[in-house]
Amino acid sequence: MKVQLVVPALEGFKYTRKSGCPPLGIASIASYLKRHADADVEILDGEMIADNKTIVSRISSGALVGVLTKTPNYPGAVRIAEGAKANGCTVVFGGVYASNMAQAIMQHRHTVVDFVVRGFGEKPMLRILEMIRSGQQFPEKRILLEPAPCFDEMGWPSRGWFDMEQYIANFAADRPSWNLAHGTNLFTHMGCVHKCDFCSRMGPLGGGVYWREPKNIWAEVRELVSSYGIDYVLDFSDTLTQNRRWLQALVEARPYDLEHIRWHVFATAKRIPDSIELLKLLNVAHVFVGVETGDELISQNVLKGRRFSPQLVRNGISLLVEAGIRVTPSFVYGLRGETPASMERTFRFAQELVALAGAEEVFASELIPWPGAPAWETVRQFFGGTDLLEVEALKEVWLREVVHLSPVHAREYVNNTLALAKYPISVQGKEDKQ
Ligand code: B12
Ligand code: SF4
Repeated sequence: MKVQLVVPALEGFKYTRKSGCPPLGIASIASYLKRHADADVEILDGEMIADNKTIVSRISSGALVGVLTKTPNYPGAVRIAEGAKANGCTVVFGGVYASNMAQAIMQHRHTVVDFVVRGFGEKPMLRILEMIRSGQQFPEKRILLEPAPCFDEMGWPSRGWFDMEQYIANFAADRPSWNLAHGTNLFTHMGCVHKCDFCSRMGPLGGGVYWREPKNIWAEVRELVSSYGIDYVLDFSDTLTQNRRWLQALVEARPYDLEHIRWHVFATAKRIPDSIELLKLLNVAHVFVGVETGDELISQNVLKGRRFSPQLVRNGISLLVEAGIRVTPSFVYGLRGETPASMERTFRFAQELVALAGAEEVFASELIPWPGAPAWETVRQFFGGTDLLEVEALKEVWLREVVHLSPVHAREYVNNTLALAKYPISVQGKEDKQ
């Protein structure tokens, strides 16, 4: 029996990053199923397949179909589930959206979705595959929970599932002026000690952070070098500087022949002064920094720690610039307590930091109360238990009902901030409600 793991194509959005990154969570599940059940697995990635109609046409009759969900691609996930069910498949939803919206999904989609997995998908998918193979009846309880990851058990997710040449070419084409001919993504940890109002990152479900073994990470990097000639790794994990001791262990575990590998990482400004020497030793070339706001008072509402402030960010970015490290600053408009005056301060701060860092890439968005983020708890009452949430509606309800700001005004600031960059990144549904 075939297993098809699907990342729905993201339809109807502008400014989102694609960046030639193979989906590693899906690859991890595929590798686990191959190892423990010798499953016949195929990955269908919406980054590579133009639209969800084409994905549906490639679903095999009677397959076990696992779908990765995020809020923006959830409507696509539902279309794929409908197509797969019509083709006699067993359908499983997982990923960050399903983890946070499991009840609503089961309530509204039980005719096309057999299971929703909350948390990490490797073991639950194996359990479901074994149930199907042995002819066992599915249990009543269709929401499965797997709170802890098992990544080190497998070493790392195989890239053998992907046409890596194509991903690497897309990676280079995404940011042409950076000359990244041999770049790809990996992840070093999952979870974060902070809980910013807008962040819904996956981590161990009981809280805390899962750090991968440095020796496994370097073994993975070695394989990426020998198989695909990689010399630049993009670590999209949550924030590399949150654990100095682990970062030091990563640097110390690096084999001599991998010293040339350049890293592109996410970091909070707070820990940059403590970690700058380690970042240099690791050969970090680029850091994505959550600046969020230029307003002193509003910075306390981000929930990124008590010491978080524009001055702390300014210091951190200055240190990175002195070290010759490229920076992507990231800004959020419509934080709790935001006013027209504080948005103006954030915009001026963005101008200052873009000039300071010579930043080519900038992220800016209105606050989106993603399911799973603290902000979601404030607005969920406005959405009446539906499982279909539009990104633009999430922003609008947040801005009007919670922050009492005009969405049009906030969008102006977002767009003006994006206009500072050669490579703007945001999350905007195309049908603007302006
Ligand atoms: C890497 C990453 C990206 C990469 C994706 C690379 C790729 N091809 O996978 C890029 C940069 C392209 C990206 C883009 C976007 N991303 Co993103 N991304 C992440 C990030 C940082 C890590 C995800 C990851 O790879 N983790 C490591 C792997 C091993 O874990 P995983 O994917 O979660 O998979 C495990 C489980 O979730 C589960 N699982 C996953 N899929 C499935 C499927 C089944 C069937 C099952 C059973 C289980 C299961 O099992 C997996 C293995 O244990 C997360 C933050 C986070 N830490 O979760 C945000 C995150 C998922 N992204 C987010 C968003 C919003 C976006 C964008 C819209 C942002 C933008 N500005 O462009 C776009 C959307 C792109 C798209 N096409 O959908 C949000 C989603 C919010 C939400 N609640 O929906 C997150 C949570 C960050 C945030 N803002 O809070 N992203
Ligand atoms: S510091 Fe970054 S990863 Fe951590 S909660 Fe805040 S936005 Fe999320």
